Amino acid sequence: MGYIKDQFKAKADTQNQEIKSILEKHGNRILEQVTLAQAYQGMRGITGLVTETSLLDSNEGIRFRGFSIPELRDKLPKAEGGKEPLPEGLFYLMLMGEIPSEADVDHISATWARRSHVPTHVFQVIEALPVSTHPMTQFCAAILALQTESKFAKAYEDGMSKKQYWEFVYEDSMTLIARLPRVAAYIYRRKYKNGDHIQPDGMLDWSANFAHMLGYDDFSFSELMRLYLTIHADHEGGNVSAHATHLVGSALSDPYFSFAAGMTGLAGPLHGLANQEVIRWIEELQEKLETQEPSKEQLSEYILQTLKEGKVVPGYGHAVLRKTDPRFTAQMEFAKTHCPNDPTIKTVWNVYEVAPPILENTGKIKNPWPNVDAHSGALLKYYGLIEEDFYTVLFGVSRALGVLASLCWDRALGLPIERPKSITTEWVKKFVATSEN
Ligand code: CMX
Repeated sequence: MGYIKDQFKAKADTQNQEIKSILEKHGNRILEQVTLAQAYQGMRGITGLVTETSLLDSNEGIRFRGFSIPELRDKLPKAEGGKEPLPEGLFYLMLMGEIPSEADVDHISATWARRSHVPTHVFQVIEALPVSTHPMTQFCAAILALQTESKFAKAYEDGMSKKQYWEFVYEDSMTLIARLPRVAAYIYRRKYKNGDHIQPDGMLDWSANFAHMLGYDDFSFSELMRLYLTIHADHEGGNVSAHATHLVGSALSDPYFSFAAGMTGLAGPLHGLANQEVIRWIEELQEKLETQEPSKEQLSEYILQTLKEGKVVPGYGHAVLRKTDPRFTAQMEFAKTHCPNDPTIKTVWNVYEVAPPILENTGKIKNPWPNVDAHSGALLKYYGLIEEDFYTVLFGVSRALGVLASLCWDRALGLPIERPKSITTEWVKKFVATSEN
């Protein structure tokens, strides 16, 4: 057992005791009432889930184990000469609840490098799909193909005890995270670079190796990857990808099955696919307005037109957040340092100035501010990663860190199969009639 795994088990045992005693004393306390409207409206605002890795404040944005994104950028270990956090450090923080040392991060980097070998049949599964297949479809198929490696599934079949679940989920999670960059880069090079694949470099950190396999060896792009893979990792437990992974994992489906479920959810345009939609929308407006840098007046008119056509302005709004997403701000800060004069990035900033008041004026949108997806595409385009239908795969590689760290906690805490109650409209009609009487 690696020392991080040992320490995780010790922490989980302590936490289990704490939860037991909290539930003994307070288990019957009511968190909040649930309204009929909430049952019909996506369960918005219903607290019914425990996720240890991060917590979202609607005004402040996400905090990972209590640390905001600016704090992570300051406190997490960095690559030599770098300024951005290493995602290995964020994974450690989400798993252990503490800021890691450089040695902890090196240990995780080395573990992931050692486990990164992807079996040949996974590439064969990818190759069996037409090259035109959307990268997210190829990614999800590859994750399921990796499932043949599940130690959890094997141990379950061999009759492991409940007490061992967490251990095999941990092992599978570490291996799956280690292999995802290779799989994602393979899909990228297959689809867009004529299958001219680049072998991994085991001496690099997780993000730099991913950048290298995509075809980038400049330090600045590796820095972008480190930031990108950190900020997209987790957004508490109720978002579609996190919730789907957790839900499927609660049936004791192994981490490969569970993560595949999360990724099919991330592929939805109202969730992860929004990052590809944003850049398409920006490029379309640049083309229609025949300028790379439209004026704010032109942008305002274009936004109004988008709304008039009954479409959403992609990259704006959020189910929980009510302010500018700090993940947007982190990318904006990165761009101010690395590429402040790029016309598409300047257009993203100009949209940020004009879109919120227009959206607010519609009177219905609860959050007129940009979310994480509003900025990422413009940065990737700047570095030449122009194939926007690949962007959700990048998001997915990052999201693995949060949802799999959470899955380790789910099994270590022995959380049961998830099974909320549902009702029918017939039931509601009777309920309303009875309560009126
Ligand atoms: N542009 C136009 N209208 C919008 C809007 C936007 N960006 N965001 C919300 N609205 C509209 C909704 O469509 C809804 O209209 P109807 O009442 O006519 O159906 C109304 O405003 C109220 O919606 P809301 O309660 O503010 O938002 P929801 O919680 O229902 O939805 C979200 C949240 C993210 C799906 C929505 O804001 C949206 O579609 N945004 C654009 C897509 C996007 O950027 N998604 C990425 C989110 C981040 C992520 O999960 O990865």
